Amino acid sequence: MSESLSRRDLITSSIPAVAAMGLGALASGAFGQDAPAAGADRPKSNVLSMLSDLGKDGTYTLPKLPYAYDALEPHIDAQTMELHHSKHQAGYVSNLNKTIDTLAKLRTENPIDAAKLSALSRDISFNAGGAILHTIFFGTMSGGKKAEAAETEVTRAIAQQYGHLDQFKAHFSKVAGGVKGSGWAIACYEPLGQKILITESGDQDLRLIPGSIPLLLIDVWEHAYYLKYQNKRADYIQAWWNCVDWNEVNSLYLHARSMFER
Ligand code: MN3
Repeated sequence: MSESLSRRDLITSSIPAVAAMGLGALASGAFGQDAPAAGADRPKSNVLSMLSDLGKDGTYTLPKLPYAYDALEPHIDAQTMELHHSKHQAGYVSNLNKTIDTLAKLRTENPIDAAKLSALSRDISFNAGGAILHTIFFGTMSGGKKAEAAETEVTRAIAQQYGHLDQFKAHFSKVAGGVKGSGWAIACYEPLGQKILITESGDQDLRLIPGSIPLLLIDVWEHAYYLKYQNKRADYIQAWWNCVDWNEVNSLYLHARSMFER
């Protein structure tokens, strides 16, 4: 990122505002293809289109996959992909809309039931997390392409920070393998320090660094791999790398950087 990004401005303006931008920007469709981007000749991005579709028209809608359910075979099987997208992710999207409606009704009650409000607030986090993380997960994979894609800005940034892309991949795989129970490994762009950081989340309640933008993530809930890999999560993680489309990861990276450039 160029020095024209005023880190001082970011820091002195409003940290909470910056923090709120991360996933809020994704969900509001600010990640759409028309948003300002680094470089006028930015190629079409599946993941940015899907994120834009998720939040289009103010209601959350399940984004279509840009490839067939069997496109990731043999690494991820068609049945898993179909169930994962059309049932699991669809459920999170639908429940996100329902939770928002239920909260609106709850606000009309007097007094508001605090226990219900608390439970629904957790539901918002859970379902929005599911809707958004799955969109990035599906959108950063593709069939018929090699994982060893041409070098991109994001792979260069990773190599610079981690020494080598392979070291990043080993670190990321280890985090994914170590998630206890259900959850995600997430590599995100943190704009203040301009770093790519790897975190893990339990379930899909985000333990995301405030203001950071997820770039690459893997779902290690059993529904993501159990039909084909059963208890062999490490084999699934290794196979998943073959599906990662670095050009899509790069489009998120460029977009995340551009959001904080002046
Ligand atoms: Mn899942």
